[in-house]
Amino acid sequence: MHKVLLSVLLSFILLAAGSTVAFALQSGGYTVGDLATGSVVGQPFSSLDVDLEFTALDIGGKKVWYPGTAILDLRNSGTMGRRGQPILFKVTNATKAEHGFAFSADSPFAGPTSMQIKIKVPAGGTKYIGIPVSDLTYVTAAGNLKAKCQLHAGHLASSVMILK
Ligand SMILES: [Cu+2]
Repeated sequence: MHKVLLSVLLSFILLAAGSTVAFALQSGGYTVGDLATGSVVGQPFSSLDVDLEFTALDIGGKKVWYPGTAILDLRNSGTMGRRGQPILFKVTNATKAEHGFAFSADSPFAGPTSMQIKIKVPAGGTKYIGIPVSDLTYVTAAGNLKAKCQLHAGHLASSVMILK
């Protein structure tokens, strides 16, 4: 068992050492923009489907990222499947104050280029976030990430379960 783990680990190290600069730059990258002008890895946001939608709400005086749980299904399904199509998030702030949207694949075991998304969304504003699919499939963290607000400690987070 340990030998298998070791060889997997070694092949990852070899892969990392042999990879090009372009690969390193691509990993951990994301883009933020609006639907009309934004793009990620050369694909316009307007040509992609929105995978997940998050909305900042005030519910009973509590700040929340809605929904509280979201599922991002990256399993190949149907003919041709997803084929590496980038992921698109739509993030809307339906409150009267600015909120943050932080979504990270960071963990004690993650590489230095692991995905680290941190943006601010103005009151009433909407932003689109494009994420290369490799950033979510190569992460070493568990498939359960949190979408948080980095501006307010009491702002309830959304749990994002990634099926891959
Ligand atoms: Cu907030």
